[in-house]
Amino acid sequence: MLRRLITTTALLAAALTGAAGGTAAAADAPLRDLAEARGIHLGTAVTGGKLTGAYADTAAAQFGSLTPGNEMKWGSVEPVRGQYSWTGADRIVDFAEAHGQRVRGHTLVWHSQLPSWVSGGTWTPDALRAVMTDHVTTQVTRYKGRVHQWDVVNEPLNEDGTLRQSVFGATLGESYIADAFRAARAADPAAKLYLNDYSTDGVGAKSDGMYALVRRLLAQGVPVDGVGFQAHLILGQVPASLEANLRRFADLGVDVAVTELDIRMTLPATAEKLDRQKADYAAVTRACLAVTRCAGITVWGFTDSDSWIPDFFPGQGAATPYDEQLNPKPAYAGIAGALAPVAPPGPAGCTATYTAQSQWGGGFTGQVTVRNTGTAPLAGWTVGWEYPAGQRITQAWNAAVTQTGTAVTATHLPYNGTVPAGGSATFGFNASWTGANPPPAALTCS
Ligand code: 9MR
Repeated sequence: MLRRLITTTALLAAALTGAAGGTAAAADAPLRDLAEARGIHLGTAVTGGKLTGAYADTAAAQFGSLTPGNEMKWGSVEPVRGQYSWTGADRIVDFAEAHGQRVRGHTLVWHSQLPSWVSGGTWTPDALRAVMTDHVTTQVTRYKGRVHQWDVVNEPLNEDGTLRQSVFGATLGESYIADAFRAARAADPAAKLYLNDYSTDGVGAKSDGMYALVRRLLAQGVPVDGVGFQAHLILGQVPASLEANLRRFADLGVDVAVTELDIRMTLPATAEKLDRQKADYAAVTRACLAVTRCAGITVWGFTDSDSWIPDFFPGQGAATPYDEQLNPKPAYAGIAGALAPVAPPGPAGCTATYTAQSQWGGGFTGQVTVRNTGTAPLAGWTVGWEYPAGQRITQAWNAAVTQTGTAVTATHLPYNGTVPAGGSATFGFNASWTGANPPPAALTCS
C-alpha cells in the first residue's frame, strides 16, 4: 500500500489548488506526475504523424507512457514478408525517450491489421508458426530495452470466451499464444509481456474465458507477465465488477493494466453527459489504484480529434479526456481528481480525562472523555487507570469496562471507536468506594 501514498508535498499542494479552483486547467500537476506519485503509469495512444505542436506538447507533458495507435502493428512494420519498415514506430519510441516516457508496444500478434501476405496466405501449422515467431523475435529484438510492455497477443478470444478462430487460432490452436510469448521473452527478457483483449473489463463469459486461459498458460510456464483490459466503454456503463475483475487476475500472480480506455457517448456531447463521463473516468482510475498490481492506465487517444470512435460508431464520440481543440474536458478533471495525492496518515494519538460527576454514601459516578489529538481518525481506543484506594466499577455505559484488582481498562464499543482527528468520545461508569475516593492520578489512552 505504501506505493499509493504521496510523498511529494509540492504535488499535494498543486492538487489542492486544482481542487479549490474546480477546473481541470487549475490542476496544474500533470496527470503523469499525479499517476507516478500513486504508483501507476498514465499513458496514451498516439498517432506518430501528429507528434508536433500542441498535440506533441500535451502528449509529452501529461502522459508518462505512449502506445503507438497503429505504427507497431504487423501490417505497418512488415507489410511485405521479411521487409520491415520501422519509421513510424521509431518516431514514437524516439519521442517517448526524448520526453522521459515509457512505451507500451502494441501489438505483435493480432488477427486484424495484418498484412495480406499473412491474412490471405495458405499456411501449414509449421509455416505459420515459423512466420509468427520470426515476426515476434524481429520486432521485440529491434526495441529491446526500449519497450517496457508488449501486447504480445491481442484479442485472442470470442465474446463467449472461446478461442477466436483467427488465422492463428484456426491454424495453430491455443498453442500459438504460448509460442508468441516464449519468442518475446527470449528476445527481450526484461520487457513485460501482456495478453490484451476487449469486453473483458467486467466479470462475464469473455473475462471468465480469459481468466481460464491465463491460468492454463501460467500452469504451462508460459511467460505471461500481465493482462490488459482495453476498456472501450460506454457512457454510464463502467462495469461494477471492474475492480473485482482486475483483482481476480492479479491474484493469479500477473500484473493488470487498463490499456485502451475511452468512454463514448451519443453526440452531441452535453454538459450533463460530460459530467457523467468525468465520473466514469474517475471510477476506472480508482479501480486501477485499488488493485496493487494494476500497473497503469492508457487512454486510447487523448483528444477527441484522434479517436477511432466516430469512424467505427457513427453518431458516437467525445470519448477521450480532451476535446478536438485540445482543451481538457471534465473527464480530465475526473482522472486528475482520482489521482489526487493521498495525505499520509499523521501520528496517531489520544488523551483521556476524568471528571467526577456525583458521589453519595458508598457510590459515585465518573465520566471519561477520550480526545483524538492526532491528525488521522482513531480506529478504536483503550483507556486505563488505577484505583489504589479500592474503588470498584459496578456499571458502565458507552465503553466496555473491566477491572482486575486496582487496574481498570475501558475499551470502545462498536459504535464509538472511530473518532475523527480533533474529535472526542465520552463514556461513564458507576463505582463503589469506602474510606476515600481520590480521582485517578493518571489515565492512559491508546
Ligand atoms: O486506434 C486504432 C485505429 O486507428 C484503427 O483504425 C483500428 C483498426 O482496427 O485500430 C484501432 O485500435 C484498436 C487497437 O489496436 C486494438 N483494440 C481496438 C482498437 C480500436 O479499434
